[in-house]
Amino acid sequence: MFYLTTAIDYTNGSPHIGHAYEKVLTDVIARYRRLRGDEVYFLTGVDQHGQKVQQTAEKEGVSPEEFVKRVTGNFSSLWKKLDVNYDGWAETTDDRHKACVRAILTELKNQGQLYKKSHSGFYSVRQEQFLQERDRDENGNFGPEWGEIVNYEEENWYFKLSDHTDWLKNFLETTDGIIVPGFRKSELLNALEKNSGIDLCISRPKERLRWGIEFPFDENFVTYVWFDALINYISFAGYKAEAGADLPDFAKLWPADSRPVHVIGKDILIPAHGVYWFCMLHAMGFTDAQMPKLLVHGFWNGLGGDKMSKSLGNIVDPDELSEKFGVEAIRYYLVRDIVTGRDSNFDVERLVMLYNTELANEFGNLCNRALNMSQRFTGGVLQNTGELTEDDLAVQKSLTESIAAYQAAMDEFDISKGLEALNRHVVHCNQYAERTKPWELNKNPENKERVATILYHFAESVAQIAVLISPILPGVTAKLAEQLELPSLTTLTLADLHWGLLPGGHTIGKPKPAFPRIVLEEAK
Ligand code: ME8
Repeated sequence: MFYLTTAIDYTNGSPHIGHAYEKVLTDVIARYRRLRGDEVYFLTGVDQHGQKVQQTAEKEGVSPEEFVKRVTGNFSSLWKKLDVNYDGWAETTDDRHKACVRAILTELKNQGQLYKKSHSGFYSVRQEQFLQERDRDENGNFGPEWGEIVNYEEENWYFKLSDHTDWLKNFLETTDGIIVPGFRKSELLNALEKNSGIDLCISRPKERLRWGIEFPFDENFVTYVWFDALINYISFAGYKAEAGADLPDFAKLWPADSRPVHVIGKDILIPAHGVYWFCMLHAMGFTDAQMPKLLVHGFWNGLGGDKMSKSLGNIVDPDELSEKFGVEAIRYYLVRDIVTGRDSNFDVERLVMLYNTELANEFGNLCNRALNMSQRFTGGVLQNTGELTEDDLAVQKSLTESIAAYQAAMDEFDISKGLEALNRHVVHCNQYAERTKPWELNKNPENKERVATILYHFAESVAQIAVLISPILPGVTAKLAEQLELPSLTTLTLADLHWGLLPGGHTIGKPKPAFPRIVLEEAK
């Protein structure tokens, strides 16, 4: 069982391309793992509580309930449009989640992990937390990233985070591959040095924040939004669920010896996932072998290469883009033009260029060659009985090598490299077409068997690439399966891929362009 989650998005604004990237990336990984033959459970959802949501709802003059309902709908309908095919959907206002958060709070309190104390200090409204001395910049100020800062004196509930940081440091130092890419682990370990001895404030007084999960043993407080949100990974996996709650079986999804994978952005590793979440799980009794793996992706910068922000007006809207360019082009670009873990600049011209060259020209051309020429030269009937030349054997070798390179890259979550491996085979096939020229050979009826053999190599390559590209472009796989008259292509696993997938004598269907070219000016 492979249990995979994304961060849950704040419902205080519209989804942007960064949200879309994370969901598409995770969807690609989930689909790939299914292709490998794993059983997969993919959870995503929305983070609906907190001061920011309360404030935005107030500004719009609606209740937070009404506001989050509307914004949540914008996220879920976008995922549907982008073919993000999740198994579980997390909403933190769900009663089942609230019950789980409360049960955890009660248990931690009973274990002596929580205490109440008064604290006075600077509070960042934007980040919804008290600031510490370590949060000052080199000039001794709190930088603009904290937004509006107010001075509060408040009594709150605290979680004894400091009881767990020695364990965490040792766990991180001794566990390979727990954070991907590895350089993020060094950043986290550095940050931990600064964090020691600090406990986590996990409540907010109701007099200033109503929009949250009420404490089970102290009705004057709601739960800090991060403490609430992180728990979604276990509450929606069935942790402490009541009988009949219609949630997965937790022991099956998150058994004692398994590491789920949390896909998150680089801005929420420190401290939320890298410190709070590991320590929370440790306090709840999760073992080292059960600690989740964190796959930390980079950021898409907005048009022009600057960080996306409302004030710069460079926010990229995925809904608008998919209307203009189609879902296939967006999904392809989002995982093709970025190295997982690194940042990239969103660039519409590159989106169009990569789609047109790699899909419309190269792969589209190969599909057209396989289907169109087969119709014209052999009536669509495939035949693989001809003698093989060195060129043919080189095509078969190229496919085997591409699949191995694809699998190695995809196993490391490196989707861009996986696609490059597939593209290498497509280019090889197109060069093979240019060399063997079946359209010339076909002019002489004596070459009938030779032509059929070459066309078989095209068709077989298209069929196998259609399967391999399915995690990224599931819609294309379905279309090609239909054109090849082989519906089972959409349900194959990697283990089924061997030369000869298309049986000799099989008749393939008529071609329909799978990748219509994008003309940038028209799209603009
Ligand atoms: O952080 N490029 O929600 P969020 C790539 N609710 N990814 C980006 C991005 C960008 N430009 N901007 C944001 C939250 N992201 C919390 C999470 S999880 C228990 C709670 C990513 O809506 C960001 O890194 O601000 C995060 O992983 C996700 O989008 C949601 O961000």
